[in-house]
Amino acid sequence: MSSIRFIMVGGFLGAGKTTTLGRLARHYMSQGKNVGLVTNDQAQDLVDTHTLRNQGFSVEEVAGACFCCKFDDLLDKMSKLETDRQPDVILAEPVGSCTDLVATVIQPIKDLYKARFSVAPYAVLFKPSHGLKILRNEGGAGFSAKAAYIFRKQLEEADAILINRIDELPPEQADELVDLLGTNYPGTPVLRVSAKTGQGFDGFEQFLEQQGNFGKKILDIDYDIYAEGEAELGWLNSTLRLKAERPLSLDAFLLDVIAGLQEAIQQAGAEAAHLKVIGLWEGFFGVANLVNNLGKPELSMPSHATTPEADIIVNARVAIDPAELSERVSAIVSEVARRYDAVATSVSMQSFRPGRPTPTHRYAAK
Ligand SMILES: Nc1nc2c(ncn2[C@@H]2O[C@H](COP(=O)(O)OP(=O)(O)OP(=O)(O)O)[C@@H](O)[C@H]2O)c(=O)[nH]1
Ligand SMILES: [Mg+2]
Repeated sequence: MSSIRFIMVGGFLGAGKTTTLGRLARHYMSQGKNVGLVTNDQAQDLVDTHTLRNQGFSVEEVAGACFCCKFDDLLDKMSKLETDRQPDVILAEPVGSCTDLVATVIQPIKDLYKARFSVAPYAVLFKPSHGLKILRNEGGAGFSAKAAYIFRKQLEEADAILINRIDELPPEQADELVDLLGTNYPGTPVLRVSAKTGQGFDGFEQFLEQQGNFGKKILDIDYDIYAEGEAELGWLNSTLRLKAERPLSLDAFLLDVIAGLQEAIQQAGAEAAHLKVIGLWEGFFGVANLVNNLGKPELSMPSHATTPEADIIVNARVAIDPAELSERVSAIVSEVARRYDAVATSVSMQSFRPGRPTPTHRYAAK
């Protein structure tokens, strides 16, 4: 039996993991390979799972905690994909506030399941909007020193660092980043990519083909700082049903929700790590995002739908008290709905601070 290639791609919240995995899935499928994906979140109702399923991919999700703390669930979901799809490749997206994944996910798979899975080199996407400030040690990076600690640890365990969003990054900033990453993480290859346009993906895909001495950078990490950094983020997943008197533009509605949330978060003096909202109706789906306070709300997947009804899922990761986050999200969605002569009824809402990570396995040596 030939083994399944297991490719996990890390990176901070909003770095571009889901966009990257969608692009990789299309690449492997175009080569005639079967592909399965596994998404992951601290809560239920993941925008990412819907986003990837609606692109036609086979997706399983591990919800409720990160892969490292739900390692057996991850293996169950991979086994389900194995049975249902006989995949040649499994692509996995960890939670963007998670680190220490080499010791807690890659090493255990390599050790315990070596006959079933061949683990690809571990690449981590670099998010320029927050990362440049963090690497320059600038104050006002938007996050506390503890959240920046997680950001840096994610890069430290990478076999390769992918500077994402190269399509919009001024070349001098990209050069500065290559220098900063070279100084901070000597010996780690740095690639310039755009998950949006596909720029640099040939090199990335070749990198993923490599066999050998990868997935071995076990971190020296302080779990107290890691847990406190993660807990500074308010986490919210909520599902609503939207009903309007007249058909409305789903895409305009989604963008207005993101713009309203951006304003509310700025007013609260908080920092958004990633806001995402998906609208779903009868085979149509649209996604809008914001990955930092000063960014522009973006329609990453337009639905082009005009509809009087839709299911709306909001996922927000913001450095703010989760109770305040849920109040603000409810208020904004209701207010935007009113502007469209619509009513948004809450179906489910979870908001909390992520708990301390307690990995199922942790390999302290390679
Ligand atoms: N311009 C540009 N935008 C990108 C690129 N990659 C991703 N994005 C956008 O960045 C936003 C976040 O991308 P995602 O792929 O959802 O990021 P993620 O890392 O999966 O986010 P989380 O799952 O929340 O951690 C979306 O609006 C994407 O369209 C890129 O290369 N260039
Ligand atoms: Mg994602």
